[in-house]
Amino acid sequence: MLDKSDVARALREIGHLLEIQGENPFKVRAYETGARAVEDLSEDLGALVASGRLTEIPGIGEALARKIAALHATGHVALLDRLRAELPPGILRLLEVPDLGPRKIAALRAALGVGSLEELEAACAAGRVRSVKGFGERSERKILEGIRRLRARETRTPLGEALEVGEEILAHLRASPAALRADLAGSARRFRETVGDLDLVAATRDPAALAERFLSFPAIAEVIGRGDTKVSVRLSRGLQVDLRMVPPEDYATLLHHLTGSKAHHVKLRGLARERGFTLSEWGLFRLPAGGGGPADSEPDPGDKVPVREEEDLYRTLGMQPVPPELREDAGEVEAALAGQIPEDLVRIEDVRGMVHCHTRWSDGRATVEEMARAAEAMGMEYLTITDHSRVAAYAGGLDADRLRRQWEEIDRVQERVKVRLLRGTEADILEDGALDVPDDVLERLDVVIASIHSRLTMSEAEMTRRIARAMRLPVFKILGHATGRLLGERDAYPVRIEEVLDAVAGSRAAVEVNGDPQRMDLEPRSIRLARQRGIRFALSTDAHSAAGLRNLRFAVGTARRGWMRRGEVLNALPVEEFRMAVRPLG
Ligand code: DGT
Ligand code: CA
Ligand code: CA
Ligand code: ZN
Repeated sequence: MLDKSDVARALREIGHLLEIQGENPFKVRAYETGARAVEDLSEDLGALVASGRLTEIPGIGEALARKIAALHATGHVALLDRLRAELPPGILRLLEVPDLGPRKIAALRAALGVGSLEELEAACAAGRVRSVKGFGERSERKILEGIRRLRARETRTPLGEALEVGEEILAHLRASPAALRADLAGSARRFRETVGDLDLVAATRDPAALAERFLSFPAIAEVIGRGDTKVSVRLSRGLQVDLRMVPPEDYATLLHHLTGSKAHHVKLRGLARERGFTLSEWGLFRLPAGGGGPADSEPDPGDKVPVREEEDLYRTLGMQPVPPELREDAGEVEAALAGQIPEDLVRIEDVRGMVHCHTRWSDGRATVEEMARAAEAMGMEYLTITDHSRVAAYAGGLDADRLRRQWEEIDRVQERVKVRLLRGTEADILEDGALDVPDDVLERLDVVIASIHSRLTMSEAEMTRRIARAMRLPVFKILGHATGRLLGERDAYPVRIEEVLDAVAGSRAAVEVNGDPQRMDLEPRSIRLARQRGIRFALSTDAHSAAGLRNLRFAVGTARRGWMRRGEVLNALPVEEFRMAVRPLG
């Protein structure tokens, strides 16, 4: 039995394999459409199959419905089995190489017989790719670089994916009576953009039973190691997960230890020693007066300081507690000693409005009403609808005419929902730094996000000038995904971010922290640079579906890593104050 996401994955695989075989684009597209339709189902897939109502879903015809039913029931469908047999097993991996689509793969396979990443790499290295029609030295170099980046990405997992599965495992553990407490630690708890592995900590009196529970998690592919209080596994998607178990009285110290970062701990341990303690994963111990015995001797358990919560540990050392997102040895230990860690770091509960949201009017997957209801269900006071502007034609960008029609729909939906809907646009910053919104439209908008989506290959000087010029326009705008990075796929475009931030600070502008887990843009270091300049922020979702609204947590986590305070966040304001603060004109 396959669930929705497995069925969708199988349909996509069929589409990709067909495309590599040169099947006609409409047929190929049908599988992608079908995959999305299945993913977006609000109803239970099993119920739809059982009642024969699959074909009522837009995008699913008779033939596709039969395949979905077969996949759901048996995990197999004849077409996919045949395609897998006809094509080399490594061929789909090639699709993960940036800029390498099915058509190019088909061409490379026909000309050179390459069917795997290794074969393609070898062909590039031998200079054979440049001789294939449609390729050249430049594309050969780009492919090699893409393979390198793909490998690098695979050694670390994006936070979005890691948190999702991490929280599933936590729920699985917490359902066991043997789990008294359980949390994620490590880089995931610190909200790093990518994680090397997942670290889980649990308090239990029965580690054997909890280890069994852990090992019954369905997605585990391999057990890497197993001891009395520690289990390490690899999930089928490649991610390693370590579980450490301790009795409840040691929980907080172990959680703290495994949260890291290593650099934060090194600093903290030095400080502990100065203050007459030793700190290790076993706990916090008071050293006997006068310096005590040799440094490497076991601490006397009698001198153990009770630590119920992580906060106790910091307080015992005479400092403010440091939130996990700040533990990077980036000045937080010194600040905590001086009492200068802000007490009002922004929290997810502080956010009152969803900013930067797309709908079906451009490249989103939900209607205005679906987005509104989802935002309302999350307790939001307002939602800004910011579909793409006209030049972003590839993303269904709206011209002034369609924008007006969208406003009519917004008005209609507004009558049915409580969440306040604000009219916006994500305006492209054009090559010369102008915004892709006509003036007569501007005066009727509540909010403008200004972003770069095209012509990314300018020089650093040109790109800096382009964005700075846009920021200096008299229109108030929120700079969207300021560096353009797509984690694991595309580096930030070359830009002198400090100059851009100077322009923002000196103009009617603000910056977003984009919560799309692939972006998390600005990054924390630049957030701190922006904060030094007094810039204000929108913590945005860049949601292209109702589920995308959950991106908010990544924006908040990234903001906290940049030490952002509630008062610096525009969408922590009540709706009318927010509107006044971001009003494009006047
Ligand atoms: P990652 O997994 O590479 O994304 O980064 P982390 O921070 O999760 O690192 P990981 O998984 O190697 O270890 C988790 C935490 O355990 C780390 O943040 C601090 C602690 N830790 C691990 N190894 C050591 C060590 O050798 N010394 C100290 N002091 N702490 C360590
Ligand atoms: Ca880790
Ligand atoms: Ca680890
Ligand atoms: Zn965008």
